[in-house]
Amino acid sequence: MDKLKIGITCYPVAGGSGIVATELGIKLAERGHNVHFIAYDLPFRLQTFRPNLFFHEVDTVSYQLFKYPPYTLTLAAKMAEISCEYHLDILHVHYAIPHATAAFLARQMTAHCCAPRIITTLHGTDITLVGADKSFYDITRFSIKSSDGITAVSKYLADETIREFKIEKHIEVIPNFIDTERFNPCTTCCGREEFAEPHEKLLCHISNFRPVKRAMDVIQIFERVHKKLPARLLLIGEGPDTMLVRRIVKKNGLADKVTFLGSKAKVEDVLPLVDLFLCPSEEESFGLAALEALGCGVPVIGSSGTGLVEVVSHGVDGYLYPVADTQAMADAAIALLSDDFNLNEFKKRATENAHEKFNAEKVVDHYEQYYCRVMEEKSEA
Ligand code: GMT
Repeated sequence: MDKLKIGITCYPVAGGSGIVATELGIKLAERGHNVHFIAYDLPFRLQTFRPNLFFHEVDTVSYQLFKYPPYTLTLAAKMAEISCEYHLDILHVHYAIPHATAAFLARQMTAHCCAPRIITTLHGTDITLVGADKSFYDITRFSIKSSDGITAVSKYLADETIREFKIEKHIEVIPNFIDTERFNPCTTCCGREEFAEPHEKLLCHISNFRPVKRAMDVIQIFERVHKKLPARLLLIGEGPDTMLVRRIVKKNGLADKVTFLGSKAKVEDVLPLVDLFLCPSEEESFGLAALEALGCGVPVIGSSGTGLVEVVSHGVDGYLYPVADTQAMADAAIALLSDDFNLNEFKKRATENAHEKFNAEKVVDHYEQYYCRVMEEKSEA
């Protein structure tokens, strides 16, 4: 295919949408496309120099008159400037609010030169939590509808978007992905002895510790497991519930069994050491952290009725139960961790399934094909 000039906007922090956008940008640049990240900070996983990859920082302007810096406007202005300067073909925005709105403004502003095509990738909370808030509803719907292409990271999320926002345009489902060279059971740079004794099982949870992740359920599940068999828990990530979790861990006498690792950019260094990943979220449009765990050979126990059903196969490489059913999740964890033969089978199938269904090459091919389709529609218009 022809090489494209693509602008990518995302939240540069340690969240799933920013990680997917960054990993996609890296892969596209490796394939020879010119990729321009436009964001208020260098994305979390984009710390090294790479050919064909550029970063353009969006300033946040403060002025006495402004109670809040008008970030959406500075972002739109930067998108327009970079689009004209580099003749971008596509502005690919991750997370609808406010990125799709800023892209809409940028396209209007650049109508005289390049007017890039806008592709909006929906990630989850932009639809299920934030976007459906009354004050955001109309502008989110307008911005999604105004995009030239819309993708969602799961069928679950595409269906939710259609139901919630009555979108008639086609939404292309393009799942999240992993680099199988990095997310596999064999590559780790640390030793298991750093986190657990040989006879102990190692459980893990990775998230931004927002209430939607139900980190307290993780502790409840772990406590039940720990009563039945020797085990330790690794917690990776930081967020509003971290303090509460620390307090409960101490109060329940688990402090020497739970390790808080904080935010880590390279979770793949640790995941291969883990026996079981816990993801009991209230809502999960996909569950990138769960996929990264599976890729590293770690079975997942999580919540059914969410996008996790498209990632984890119940009874094959993990178990899914209704949100808040910590008893069922703990029982399944105890049974799995008590049977080494079965645990190893789950581990093997976790890697096989994750690598087969969600490998980066296959998913990035899908994005490229979708870009071509959206570009063809432009030339026909
Ligand atoms: O999970 C979060 O709170 C972060 C959020 C984000 O936008 O960064 O994650 C969402 O996007 C991820 C990447 O597509 C998905 O894997 C997560 O499931 C989704 N989170 C939720 O739906 C709660």
